[in-house]
Amino acid sequence: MANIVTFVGCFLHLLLIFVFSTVLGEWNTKDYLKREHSLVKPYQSSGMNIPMWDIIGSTMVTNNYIRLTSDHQSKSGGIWNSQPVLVKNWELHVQFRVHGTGRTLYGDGFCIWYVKDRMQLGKVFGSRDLFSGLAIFLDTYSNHNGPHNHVHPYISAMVNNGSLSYDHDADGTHTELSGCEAQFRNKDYDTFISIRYHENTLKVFTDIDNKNNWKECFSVTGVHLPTGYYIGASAATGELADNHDVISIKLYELDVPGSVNPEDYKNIIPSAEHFAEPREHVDDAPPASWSVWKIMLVIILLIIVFVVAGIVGIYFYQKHQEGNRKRFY
Ligand SMILES: *[C@@H]1O[C@H](CO)[C@@H](O)[C@H](O)[C@H]1NC(C)=O
Ligand SMILES: [Ca+2]
Repeated sequence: MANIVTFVGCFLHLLLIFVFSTVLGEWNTKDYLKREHSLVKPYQSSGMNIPMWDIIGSTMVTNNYIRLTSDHQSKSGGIWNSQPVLVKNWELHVQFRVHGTGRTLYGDGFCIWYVKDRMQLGKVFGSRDLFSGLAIFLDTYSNHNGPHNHVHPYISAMVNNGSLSYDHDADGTHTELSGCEAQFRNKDYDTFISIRYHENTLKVFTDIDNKNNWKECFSVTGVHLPTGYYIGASAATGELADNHDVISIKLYELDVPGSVNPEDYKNIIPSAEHFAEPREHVDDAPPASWSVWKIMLVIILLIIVFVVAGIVGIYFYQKHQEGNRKRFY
């Protein structure tokens, strides 16, 4: 009898939680760590292999960190989860460190991926271009000094269906959904980034000031990503270098358990409804260049005024002279 009462009590309790969470559309109290998509110390359980993760390129595994590139030129490396993510709404926490001997010159940065194709070295922060899925770039080097320039290090997002190429020379500004400046390099403490993909909204937060709380970097709605893609991280150095270290990766499921069938979302083509306005970047241009234009404009206007005044003056002068001549004759 007592068992039945406990059972009924439990059932009602669960029903209540389910009804409330459905009504409120929230399940934040039950955020659930997915072990098969997480990378935590100790990395190697037996031998050299990390269960569920594969490394490529210059990546080196130590007891305390996964080093994607060392502080040397022309390196590319990556680490990839071998299990496709069958979770619709998730939050990914990556603990990382970017550090090196360069005081003013360092690069190029690293990228956190949720993409279709894994384990392919390439020219976009050490991984393939023309990717399908989501990229979060943590770009430490500004390749570009034009009007679209950002302060670096800079975090930005790109969603691709395989047709867009990442433009390194412009730091990806033409394909960026949103971004923020983030001084995460050469810190004595570990730095964190959170990528939250929930109800087609992508939110990125950072914890890079050793304050143990998340600060919003950006939020974009209308981001469509399928289930079944892979989590990874990659980095590259070129002329400039840095150590790019990943310490941990944790993926939390945000779905209400049993409410989402991942199969329903596997055929979505990655797309984004909102891109960063090019005008936003023009506003970033140094004010000096605007003053130069203003001065030029003022000079041109003054020249026009002088020319017009001159022409009018000559015209009246000639009229006056004619008048004099007429009177003279
Ligand atoms: C892929 O993305 C490009 C650029 O955003 C777009 O023009 C094209 O229609 C997309 N293709 C598909 C199949 O969605
Ligand atoms: Ca760059």
